Amino acid sequence: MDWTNKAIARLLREVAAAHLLKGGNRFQIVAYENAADAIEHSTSEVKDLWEQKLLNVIPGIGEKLTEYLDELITTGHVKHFESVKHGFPEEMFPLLDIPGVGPKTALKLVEAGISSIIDLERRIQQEKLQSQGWSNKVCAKILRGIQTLKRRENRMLLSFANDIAVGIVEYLQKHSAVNRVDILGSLRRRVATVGDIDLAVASEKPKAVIDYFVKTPHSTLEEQGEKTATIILSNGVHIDLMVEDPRSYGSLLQYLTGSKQHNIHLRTLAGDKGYSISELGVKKVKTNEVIKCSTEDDVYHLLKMETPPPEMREDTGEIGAAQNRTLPNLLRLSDIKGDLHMHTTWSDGRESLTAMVKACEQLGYGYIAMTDHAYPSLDLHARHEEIEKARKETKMHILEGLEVNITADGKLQASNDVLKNMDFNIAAIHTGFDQSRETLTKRLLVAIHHPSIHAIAHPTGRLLLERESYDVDWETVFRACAKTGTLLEINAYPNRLDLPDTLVRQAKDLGVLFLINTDAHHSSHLLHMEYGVSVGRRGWLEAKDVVNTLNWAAFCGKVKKQ
Ligand code: DGT
Ligand code: CA
Ligand code: CA
Repeated sequence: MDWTNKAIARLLREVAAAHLLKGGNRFQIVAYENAADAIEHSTSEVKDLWEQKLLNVIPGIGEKLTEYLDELITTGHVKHFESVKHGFPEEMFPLLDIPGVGPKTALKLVEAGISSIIDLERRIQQEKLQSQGWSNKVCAKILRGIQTLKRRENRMLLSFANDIAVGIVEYLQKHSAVNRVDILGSLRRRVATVGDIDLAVASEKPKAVIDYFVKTPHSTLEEQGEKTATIILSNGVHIDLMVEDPRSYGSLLQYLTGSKQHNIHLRTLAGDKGYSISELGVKKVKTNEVIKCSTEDDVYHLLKMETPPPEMREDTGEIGAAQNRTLPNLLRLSDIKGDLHMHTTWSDGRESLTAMVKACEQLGYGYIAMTDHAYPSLDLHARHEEIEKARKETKMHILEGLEVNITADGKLQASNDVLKNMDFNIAAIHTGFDQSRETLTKRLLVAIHHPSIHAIAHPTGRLLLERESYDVDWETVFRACAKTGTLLEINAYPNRLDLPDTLVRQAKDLGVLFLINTDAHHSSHLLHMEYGVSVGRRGWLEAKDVVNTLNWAAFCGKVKKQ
């Protein structure tokens, strides 16, 4: 068994479930669940931390759990866990993945002969479980849970979800009973991939709004209540809508923005202050008085904290920062003054250099870099002539540059002389993704230490929903970037969003400076910049961390000297 973080988290949840069924100590059960959450969300592998004797850096991993994890990694099992789980059928544990199915239901289902989630779904659809005495209501709830689970595994790109949501928002805004519409959930937090789209409407007439929403063109109805509904678009995308009175709308905004982890932490904190918070308002527990919050700020003010930007709400320290009033002043799209990674018809771009320059001018940029691939076929001389001509016709500074491949044997695919003649070069890995961590790290270091390489493009090589990142020793890479002044790119292309947000935060802590670029192959791609900025915001970046927020002179001062 390969003890990945996911596998360890799963095991801890199983132990928590078994404890619960045995009527175990509540605090102990919560401790296991919290540890499972922390491990699942940890950006470092538990196995690596274990090797370095650093398990205690994960919140919620105390002395006892450290001992158990030690036993698990060295022997492959934990005697204590096995004794806790003893007597419970193995088949019940996977059923716990279904939202809404707890340990007691899972056990009862297995006792009713269910062997897997697929089996469960089939037996409900064929009404077999119902004929065994399970109520229709419970069966419907389980089916919905299974749907949610499938949806969770079936995610879409942020930009795709955003385009769809904007269309539905426009449709909703046409109705007279709609005061205001908001996009919430993971889409508001700008997570790289989105499960389903969550919308909220402020209105005094929820019924009219719901009736209108379920008639959204090209959709079928999944579920309808008084103030809520779910529809499925013909492309399979699920849309949840909640309607609330304007006087309590702030509470709904706060709740439905999430993340779940953020909300759970906030609720614990509210409890300590004698409040109970829900999507309907903040209740004083002693008197049962409900304080209605019309804005999200009202909710956070009651809890004596600033409002964290949605992108930060992942329970990774933002709540403490909001309490201490030390939230960073996150970077904004309007801070961006240039785009330093784009392609033209001189390599694999779809538009001419002149067209790309014009489009960048329209965005109001002060400087850009033309970074066509350093293909052997690229006519550098002719491209240079065209760049010189374009420079005469614009006030924008145009950097002449290349995107250079770092080959599988760790060389740069352009000569030192060629690179030296350019103003700005970015290097990237495009082949040999499955090499060892050591080899891949070395390849990146070759580029980072090269005097004519100014930035590393799409550093992890991941393609969202398609290809995982390759295996690299990031700490070594980040330290080398900080030392040499090599910039790390946040690539804004919607299926990259690379460097990923969690690594952005680590890199920033090690003193790395960033660039946010679109990697545009067409002028329309230049507009993806907003998604790159979202990644930066999720990585807690301020404008000063990103060099293409600087004016031209300051930018030049931050770029590595050849
Ligand atoms: P997604 O759709 O998988 O990309 O992620 P979200 O964050 O949009 O999650 P979703 O659609 O299941 O729920 C929307 C929001 O509702 C979520 O961000 C926070 C809130 N929420 C959902 N489930 C829970 C829960 O069990 N507890 C709390 N406190 N909040 C929840
Ligand atoms: Ca969602
Ligand atoms: Ca949802």
